[in-house]
Amino acid sequence: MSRRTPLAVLTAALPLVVACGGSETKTPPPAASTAPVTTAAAPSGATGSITGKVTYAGAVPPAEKVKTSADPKCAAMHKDGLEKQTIMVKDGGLAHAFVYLKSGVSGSYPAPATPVLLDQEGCMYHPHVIGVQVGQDITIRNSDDTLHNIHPRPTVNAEFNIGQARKGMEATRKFDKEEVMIPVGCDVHPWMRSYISVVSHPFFAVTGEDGSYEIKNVPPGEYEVEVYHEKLKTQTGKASVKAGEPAKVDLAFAG
Ligand SMILES: [Cu+2]
Repeated sequence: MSRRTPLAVLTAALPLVVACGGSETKTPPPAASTAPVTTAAAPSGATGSITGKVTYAGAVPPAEKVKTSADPKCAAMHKDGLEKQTIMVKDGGLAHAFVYLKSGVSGSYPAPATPVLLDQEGCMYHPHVIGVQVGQDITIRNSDDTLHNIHPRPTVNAEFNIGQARKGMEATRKFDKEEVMIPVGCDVHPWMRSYISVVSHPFFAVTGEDGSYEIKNVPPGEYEVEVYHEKLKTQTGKASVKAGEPAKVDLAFAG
């Protein structure tokens, strides 16, 4: 008996609730459902980012002393001597490492119209590691008052070699295939070395002095992240990216 009464009351009350709720709910739902859709469609909320630190736990070899005496102009720019350090570590973080999404990226990403600058200054390349997209222009500049030649040695892409005899000279080149860490050298100054990484999408970064990196605007998804360092080679990790959230992927070289 006691069970039937509430049921009967409920049944009787139900049409009222539905009728009442029906007219009430018509206004709120559109407002409630439009709001999240608008937020999700906004560019800032539709993608996430991948951040992390590349570390190296091994011994750091001492810097190599570079003989610049063969070119007095280079020697004059480095009166206290020039040193070459291929493994650069600060607070356990590894600099100059190229981090990119190796797999999981879908869709096509046209090359940006803005070129990436590779400068030759003080008889060194600046920056030491650059990343570009397939087909993106690389502006190669000589900021020194001496002869440099830029000579990348790719294995997949076409090799080229350009001489730049005077300060202020510029050339533009691009690579049409994916290839990570193409070594670049100068045949006049054997210590000069840089690396160009060519990727088919914009999801890459070069680690800073402390080994940290950030890859922005990544669409939600599952990715394989690879780091490539000129000496220590590769390590991989996995990233699960959600819209509006940073995914953290640390990559470690044991040494
Ligand atoms: Cu040179």
